[in-house]
Amino acid sequence: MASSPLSSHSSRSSRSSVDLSSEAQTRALEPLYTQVLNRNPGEAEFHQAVREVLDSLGPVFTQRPEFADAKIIERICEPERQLIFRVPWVDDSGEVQVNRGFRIEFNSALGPFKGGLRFHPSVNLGIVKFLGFEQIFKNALTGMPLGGGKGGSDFDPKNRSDAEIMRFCQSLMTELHRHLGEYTDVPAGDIGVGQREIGYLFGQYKRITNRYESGVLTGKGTGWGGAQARTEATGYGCVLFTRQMLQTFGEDFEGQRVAVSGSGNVAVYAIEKAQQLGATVVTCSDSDGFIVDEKGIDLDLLKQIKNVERGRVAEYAERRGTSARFIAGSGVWQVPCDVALPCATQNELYETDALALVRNGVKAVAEGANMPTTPEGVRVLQKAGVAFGPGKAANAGGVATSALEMQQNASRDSWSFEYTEERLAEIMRHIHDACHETAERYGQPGNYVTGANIAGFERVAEAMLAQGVI
Ligand code: NDP
Ligand code: 2IT
Repeated sequence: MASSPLSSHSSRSSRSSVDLSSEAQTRALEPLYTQVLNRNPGEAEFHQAVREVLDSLGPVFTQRPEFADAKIIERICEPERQLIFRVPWVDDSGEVQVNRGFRIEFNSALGPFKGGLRFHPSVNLGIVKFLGFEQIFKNALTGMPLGGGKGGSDFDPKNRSDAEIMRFCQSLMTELHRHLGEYTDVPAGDIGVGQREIGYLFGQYKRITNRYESGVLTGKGTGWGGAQARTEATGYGCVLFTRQMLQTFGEDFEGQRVAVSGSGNVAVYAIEKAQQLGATVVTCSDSDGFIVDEKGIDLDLLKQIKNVERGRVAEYAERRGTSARFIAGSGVWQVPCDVALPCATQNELYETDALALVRNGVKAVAEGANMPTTPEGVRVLQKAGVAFGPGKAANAGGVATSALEMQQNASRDSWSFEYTEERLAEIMRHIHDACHETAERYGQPGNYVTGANIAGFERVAEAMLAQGVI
C-alpha cells in the first residue's frame, strides 16, 4: 500500500503524521503537487489554484492526521468526472460553427455539483478545472448543501445575435442535459452567461426532459423560478464581505474611494452596493480599457450602456461629460483608492499593480472575480498589511444565493428582495467570521487566504471521511 505523501512513513500510522510540524506537512504536500502537474499538463490556472490551497493546508494535517491517511486532498485534486463535448450550431449566415463544451463535476461530498457556466473564447480545460476546484471550497464556506463544479465553452458571445446565442445554448444543452438534475448537477451563470442564456438553456432542458425542474439551473428570471437578488448577489456579497473586513479595524465604506475592475454582472452590483454604503466608486473597466470618473460613477448610465445596450465602457466616458475619461489598455490599479475590488477575470491584478495599490495607500482588496490576483500580487498585499479577501470567500454570495434559489424552488416558494438580501448579508457575515476565526485558530490572524482554504477544506474533508473511499 503506497503511503500518502502527507503521512511521514506509513499511512497506517496516524501518529506518523501527527509528529510532523506544519512546515514539514506543507513540504510533504510537494509530491502531490508534482503529481497534479504531471497528470494535468499545460493547465496553468489549475496548477495555480491547487498550489494556493496546498500552501495553506499544512497546519490542518498536523491536527487532523486522519485526513492525510484517508488521502482526502489527493482525492479532492482529482475531479469526480470530466465532460468534454462538441457543440455544433448554425450561425445567422447559415455557416456551421463548432465549439467545445466542458463540465467538470469536481466534488459532490456536500451536495449536487454546483457552479457556473462560462462562455468566453479563452475557456479551456485548465480554466474550467481551476474554477471548479475553487468552487469546491467556496461552496463549502457558504455552509449550504452544495458540491463543486464548473463548465462552459470557448464560444465567443460578442457580436452574436440573440438568435445565434439561443441556437448555441440549445445545442450545448442538448448534450449537457443528460448529466444535469436538481440532485445531480446544477449550473448557473459566469462570464458571458446571464439571465438571457440561462433562459435559453432552461427552455431546452425542459423540452428534452419534459420536466419543469426549476432547481436544475439557477440565475433564472424572477418571473419563472429565479430568486430575487440573485443578479445582485455576487457584487453585493463582495462589498458586504469587504465591509466586515473593514470593520475589524474600525472602518466602513462611508467616504471611501473605491476602484472596481470589470463592468459585467459582478462589477455593476459591487459598484451599486458600495455606493449605497456611502463610497465613491471612481473606476470600472472592460478588456478594451478603463474609465476614471472623479465625481463617482453614474450607475444609471453604466447600466444603460452595459446591461441594456451591451456596449463598452469607452461609451460611458463619451456620454458622461467632463468628469470621466477613458484610458485604453490595462492600468486600472494605478488609480489611487482606499478599497480595490477586482471583478473582471483571473490574473488581472499583478505584482506591479499590487505595489501601486500599496504605494497609493489601499486598505482592503477583495476579489469579486475568481483568482484575479496573481500569487505574487497576494504576497505584496499581505506583506504590506492590506486586508485581502480571496475570491472563494469574497464572491461566495452569488452561489450562496443560488442555493437560496434552489431552496425556494424545492418548496415552490418565492421570497422578497429584502428578505433574500438579509439572508445574503447573514451568510457573508458568517463566511467572514469563519475565515477570520479559522486563521486565528491556526496561528495566522488576519490571513483570510489561509482561513478560507482551511475552513472550506475542513467541511469537505469531514464529509468525505464520513462517506468512505469513493
Ligand atoms: P460578465 O460576463 O458579466 O462580465 C465580465 C467582465 O469582465 C466584463 O467587463 C469583461 O469585459 C471583463 N473581462 C472578461 N474577461 C476579460 C479578460 N480576459 N480581460 C479583461 N477583462 C475581461 O461576468 P461576471 O461579472 O459574471 O464575472 C466576472 C468575474 O466574477 C469572473 O471571474 C467570474 O468567474 C466571477 N464570478 C461571477 C459570479 C456570478 O454570479 N456571475 C459569481 C462569483 C464569481 P469584456 O466585455 O471586454 O470581455
Ligand atoms: O463563480 C461562481 O461562484 C459563479 N459563477 C456562481 C455559481 C453559481 O452556481 O451560482
